[in-house]
Amino acid sequence: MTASWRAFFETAPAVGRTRLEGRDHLKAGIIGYAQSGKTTLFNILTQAGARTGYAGKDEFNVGIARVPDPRLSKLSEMFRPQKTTPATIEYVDLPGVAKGEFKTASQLNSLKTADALVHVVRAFEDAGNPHPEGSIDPARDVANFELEMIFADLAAVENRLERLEKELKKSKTADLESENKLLQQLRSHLENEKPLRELEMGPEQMKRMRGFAFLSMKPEIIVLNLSESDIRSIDSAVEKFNLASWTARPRLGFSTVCGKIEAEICELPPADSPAFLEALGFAEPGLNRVIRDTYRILNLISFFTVGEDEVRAWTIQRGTPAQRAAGEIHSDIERGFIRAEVVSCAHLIAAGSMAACKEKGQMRLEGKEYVVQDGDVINFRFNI
Ligand SMILES: Nc1nc2c(ncn2[C@@H]2O[C@H](COP(=O)(O)OP(=O)(O)OP(=O)(O)O)[C@@H](O)[C@H]2O)c(=O)[nH]1
Ligand SMILES: [Mg+2]
Repeated sequence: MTASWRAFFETAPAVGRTRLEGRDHLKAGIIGYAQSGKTTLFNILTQAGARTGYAGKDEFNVGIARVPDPRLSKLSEMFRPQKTTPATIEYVDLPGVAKGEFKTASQLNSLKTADALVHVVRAFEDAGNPHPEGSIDPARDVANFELEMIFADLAAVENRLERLEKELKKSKTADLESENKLLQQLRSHLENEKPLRELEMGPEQMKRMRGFAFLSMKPEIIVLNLSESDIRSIDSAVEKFNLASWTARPRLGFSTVCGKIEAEICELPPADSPAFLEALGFAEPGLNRVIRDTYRILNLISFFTVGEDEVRAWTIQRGTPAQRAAGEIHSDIERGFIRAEVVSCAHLIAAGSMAACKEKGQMRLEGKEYVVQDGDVINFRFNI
């Protein structure tokens, strides 16, 4: 879908929610400097076929990626359901910005509802399309872009503080005062050039901050878009480009891709891609890696529901208790939760059937506090 982003996002809810609060998939915003390969990556992830190499300022793309999961395919082979439903991620591909432009870029609004940011950083050489800064330097671009997000948040904080000051003069309520205190704290953190995702906060503060949808508070996946010549050293690219010091930061992580090659793989007839991948020494297409890295950085896991009608993957935050996980499927199931029948998909796939798992004692009955594990196959018992 390509349209004027303004029209689209002005109708979108302004407050960033977590996906557990009513959306049926995760939403990630693809951002970065101009001509870094954002739309190329967007196409790889969503197969949407959006136009690349076009530096339009008013166009954005929205598409859905199916989360590849070999476990889901195996379960589907086993149950032969009418429908197999993978987990999905919605990607919004935004126009690139020039250095120094981000703070005032009107796209900022459109990122408010994103659960995560996918920041594409150019690490590929292309003489025909030179980098606007004159050289390829991912460490420089990462640092600059990070600062731009911090400054954008700082501007929003200062804006609100200014208005708060006036409001406080009129009426000194406890609520306004605690907002004032929190924002002062955020301001000094941001003035130290630190992103808000690195600030420890209590639940009350988190709640207050949510309405602002600060950019530097969102988890971030930095995707290095590599040259074809780096394809064989894809696992050491972070070190090669002097970004290792960034890897210890909370809620930020790296993924690597060679956009050009992956785009070529996407164009191949599906039957030809395994041989192409093998020739490159890859076990799977790059999009799998980027999506897996997204799950890792966002601390997400999948559980499955199985049956003759549908085999389906669901995404939850690691550490989610069974009753809340049930709410992912339907609020009625959460409300009427009785028990969860749980078997790990590894056991189920090895045993070949639910009945065989039961016989082996691999099927467990768990209560509402049970912490759902990655790969659990769950049948929720509920009563409404
Ligand atoms: N050599 C090489 N070229 C690439 C790679 N990825 C993208 N390109 C090229 O770089 C140009 C820009 O790619 P896009 O994907 O449109 O970049 P973008 O970041 O969406 O650009 P804007 O939206 O204009 O900011 C296109 O000509 C792509 O073919 C890559 O990995 N290697
Ligand atoms: Mg683009």
